[in-house]
Amino acid sequence: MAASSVRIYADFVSQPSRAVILFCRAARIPHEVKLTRLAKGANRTAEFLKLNPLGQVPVAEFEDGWALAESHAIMKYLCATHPEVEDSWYPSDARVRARLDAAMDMQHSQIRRCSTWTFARVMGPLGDLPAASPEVAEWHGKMARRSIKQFDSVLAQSAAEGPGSFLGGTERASIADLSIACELQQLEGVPGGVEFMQPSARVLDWQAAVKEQLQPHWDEACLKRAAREAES
Ligand SMILES: N[C@@H](CCC(=O)N[C@@H](CS)C(=O)NCC(=O)O)C(=O)O
Repeated sequence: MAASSVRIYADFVSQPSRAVILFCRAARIPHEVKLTRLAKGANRTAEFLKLNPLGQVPVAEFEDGWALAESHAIMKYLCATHPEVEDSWYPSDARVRARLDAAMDMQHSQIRRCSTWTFARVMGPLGDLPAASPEVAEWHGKMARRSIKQFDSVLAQSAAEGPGSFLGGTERASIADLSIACELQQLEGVPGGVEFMQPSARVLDWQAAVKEQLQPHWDEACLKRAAREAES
């Protein structure tokens, strides 16, 4: 690994992995990606479990061997250790930052339910989980829809607090916007998933704005690569 670089263990099918990689690319943080295919059990080897005992991606490993798991912790650490990264990615204003921290906590507790639904519908049986019954899948779908409604109200609060259309009322997408946009992107891979977002024009407009700021990385570096790898 080159000096001052970071190695990201990731799988492009994983939304927090995509968020960290997109962040490194958009914020121009020197990095390399170590593909860790979940479907092949690469996250269960003794070597990988030393990096993250949970056996999950993403993990960031630094040149001295120190490793950190959890996408939000990784992005915050990279902001803290790369002063050249634009402040807008994780603003130093205490109240804006607190709003973004709250949004990232909410992503884990609420919006992550969208991925739980995709697991109940399609992704679980592709891995090592049994297929969910239609009733169970429907229940997770209701929770996912509810989380999008909650997110709509968070965006409304953001709009009332600042001049911009991103979380915390900012004018540039931050690591919180990126994390949640990647989570919602997961819905696009499951029939009926995009419909979950349709009741909220605010969520759809916000997601389009986040994607636009992240281009060309959003399409080129992640979506196309994820599609190629899914076929291989
Ligand atoms: N809260 C973690 C979530 C990490 C996570 O759930 N990773 C999944 C892929 S999206 C994983 O590695 N799953 C494999 C497993 O649990 O065995 C983060 O934000 O990084």
